[in-house]
Amino acid sequence: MSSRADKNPAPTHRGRVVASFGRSFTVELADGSLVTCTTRGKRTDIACGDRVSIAITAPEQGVIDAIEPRVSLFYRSDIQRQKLIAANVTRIVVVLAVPALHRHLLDRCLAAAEYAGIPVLLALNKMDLPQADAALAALEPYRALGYEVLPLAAKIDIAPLRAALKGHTSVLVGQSGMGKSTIINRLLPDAAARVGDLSAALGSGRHTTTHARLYHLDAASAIIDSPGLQEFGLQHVNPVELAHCYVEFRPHLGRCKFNDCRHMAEPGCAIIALMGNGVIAAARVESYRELLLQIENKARRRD
Ligand SMILES: Nc1nc2c(ncn2[C@@H]2O[C@H](COP(=O)(O)OP(=O)(O)OP(=O)(O)O)[C@@H](O)[C@H]2O)c(=O)[nH]1
Ligand SMILES: [Mg+2]
Ligand SMILES: [Zn+2]
Repeated sequence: MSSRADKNPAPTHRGRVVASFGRSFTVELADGSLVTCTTRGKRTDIACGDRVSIAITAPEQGVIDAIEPRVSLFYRSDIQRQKLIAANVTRIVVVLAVPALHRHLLDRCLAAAEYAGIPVLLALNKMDLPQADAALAALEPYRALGYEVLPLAAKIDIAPLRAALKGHTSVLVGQSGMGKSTIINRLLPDAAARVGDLSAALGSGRHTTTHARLYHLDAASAIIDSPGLQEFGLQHVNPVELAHCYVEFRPHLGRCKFNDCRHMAEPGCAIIALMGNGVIAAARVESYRELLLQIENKARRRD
């Protein structure tokens, strides 16, 4: 039997992307060794967590030849381009922190997760701070929608989160400064992920995470740290799909008077009626509408 190696002099190896720098990627091979890889044709649609085949070109250097089919892909997209966040994750951990929740950003992360079909855990960090109870109460509507909420003080006790990560490849996402890298360091004391400690930075700038990196928790579990999000575009979602990304809308879609109802101000809209009854939260309808207008704007520009 002839193997591929007979035909191709450059040996092909399979590995996993454990760090993404945009144009350059660190690929981990089965034996744990790390290879710095570029891509062919300046391709950049590769994410941390991707399974790839690479050709070794020099010691510890290679080229990514192919990406294996993905179990999942979590990404955001603005008008110009897609920003891949992580591939092959089985769980998204949205990291929020006391005291303030950025609800629109949260709704966007949730919509993107629903679109990608990846289960979400909402970790509310810094529960050691005052106003913890108010922040937890603010998340109650999300728990009522079916999203699991985990109160956490990563600096004090990481055990509750560790249990939730078992058997998963997870990605930590959220605004800057919520404690994602702190979580990594508490889970893996050897990881030394750089944490934005304001007091230690002494005006020299915070240690904000600049690229995604995958860490192994055990043989069956891994976690990806990602840079803080400021915005979260969903230009890859079409208007009809968007309504389905809002879980509480789903059972009622199709009950509006008009088939092509946008749930803005149409007569006989089931979503508007449920908002009027308080069954669907007005804040969620608001964030849906804001996203819808953004998406439609882009579609119009393309015409
Ligand atoms: N009080 C309190 N502070 C925390 C906790 N976890 C993290 N912090 C602090 O929050 C700040 C930001 O933490 P990071 O882990 O760098 O935040 P990040 O989410 O990785 O931020 P980016 O990399 O910029 O996205 C640091 O000063 C941490 O010490 C916690 O449980 N309680
Ligand atoms: Mg960080
Ligand atoms: Zn409607």
